[in-house]
Amino acid sequence: MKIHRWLVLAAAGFVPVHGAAQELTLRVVSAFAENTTYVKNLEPMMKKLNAEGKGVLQLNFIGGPKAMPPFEVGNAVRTGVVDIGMTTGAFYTNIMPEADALKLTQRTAPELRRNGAFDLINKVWNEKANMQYLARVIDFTPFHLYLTKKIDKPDLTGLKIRITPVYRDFFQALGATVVQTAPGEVYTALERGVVDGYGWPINGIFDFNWQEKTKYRVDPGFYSAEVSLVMNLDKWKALSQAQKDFLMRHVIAHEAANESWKQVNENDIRRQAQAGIQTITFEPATARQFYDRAYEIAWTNLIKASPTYGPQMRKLFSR
Ligand code: 173
Repeated sequence: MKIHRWLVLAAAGFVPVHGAAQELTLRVVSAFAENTTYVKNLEPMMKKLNAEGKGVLQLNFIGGPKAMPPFEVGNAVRTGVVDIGMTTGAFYTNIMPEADALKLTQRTAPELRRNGAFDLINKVWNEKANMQYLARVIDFTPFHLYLTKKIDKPDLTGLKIRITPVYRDFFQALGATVVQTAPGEVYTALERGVVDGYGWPINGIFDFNWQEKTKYRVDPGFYSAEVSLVMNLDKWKALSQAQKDFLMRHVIAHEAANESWKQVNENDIRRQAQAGIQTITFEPATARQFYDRAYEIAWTNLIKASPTYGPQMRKLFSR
């Protein structure tokens, strides 16, 4: 009778191993709001994982900024208040300067897995942030400067610009006065004239209705918007090998679908034009300088802040 039961289970694909881990539920928070493109993009992956993960692993999505302020998500993952965060390095530079370097990648996530960059990221994230870096969920997406006032050269003197650490050094170098806010405060800052513009990726401004207050987008874009899944390291270590493999299979498949952002971005560029947002396009030589300066400033400051890892990151992230 006992043997019979074993055979049935084995045939169904469930091989009960002595001491096998129980189903585990991981709590997930997002630094981006529930109704945004970024969370909507994550939902099908979580759904699929939960459908296939019965008895193994489940993800419980707690929410976005209503559940936790965006700049707190990194620390919450580090300390284990939550298990997984969907956030961006710029939101947890309080933990380590290297966090913000993920915007400087000029290679795709699959390339970075192959060339050792993800091993380096995980070494740093483990060591300094008590985090396991799981996967990058946004790629192929430059940041831009959006304005309510016209400029005709890359000079932001006299302008107040909403920033996060992503843009701070670059916009300051261009002469701007900078004001850091979470995404949820940008609309009001624009409305009240507290800022004359903001940094943001090429996609997503419609999630917040910023098109209502935006007159210009400066081209070219620069850097590569990064949003990733990071996990508390102790929790990661507590997973069984099967749970780790299962989780990584799902998040890597999701990461491998990042090319879909190209279509999202094309649509948003069209929508921005339809909403009346004009582009300020620098002539090629100026555009080149603008773009190169963004990277030069960021790498110089990172290497200053992180003399050991900065140069290694630069080598593996750059083209
Ligand atoms: O502008 C921001 O809030 C920011 O830093 C960011 C980073 C990645 C994706 C979207 C926004």
